[in-house]
Amino acid sequence: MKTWTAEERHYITATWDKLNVEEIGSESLARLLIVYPWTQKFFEDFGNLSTSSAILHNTRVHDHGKKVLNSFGSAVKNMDHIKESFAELSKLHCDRLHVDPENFKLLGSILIIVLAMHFGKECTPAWQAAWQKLVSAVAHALTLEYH
Ligand code: HNI
Repeated sequence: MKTWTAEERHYITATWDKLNVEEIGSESLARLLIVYPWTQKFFEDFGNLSTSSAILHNTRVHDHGKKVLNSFGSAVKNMDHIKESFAELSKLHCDRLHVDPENFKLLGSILIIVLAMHFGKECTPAWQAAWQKLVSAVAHALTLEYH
């Protein structure tokens, strides 16, 4: 289990409490699909992903990004039990969705970029380190049931 300093907890919860899950979640997933186009193969039934604009306006990308970030939020609310929170989702992404776990790291990096674009000056190196630790912990937890 990862341990968290009071400062890390502060950086994570202070930003989480201010962010709009729908906005940040949909933007993060859309940017993942734009910046790393090979990730689109997991979302073939999501309709038109042919251009950046189509991706940014795709309602299924929007809804799914919100769902993913909401689920990510269980890590924020339960920072001391991240592994347990994602066991079922890890099984699902492995057995049913066949998502290469490398993609969890990519999404985590994009999420930090999107947060930095929204929160600007608040995103100091210490803030970045705390969020990097969180997204790495989530990405790791999501791989634990892979076989
Ligand atoms: Ni992910 C479905 C959570 C990263 C591809 N994903 C889900 C669901 C949740 C979820 C919750 C809905 C499950 C259900 O219906 O029971 N995904 C998360 C989290 C992360 C993540 C918390 C990382 C932070 N998923 C990714 C990544 C990819 C991905 C990086 C691929 C690039 N996920 C999927 C796909 C589905 C999915 C594909 C099914 C979508 C659908 O509705 O058909």
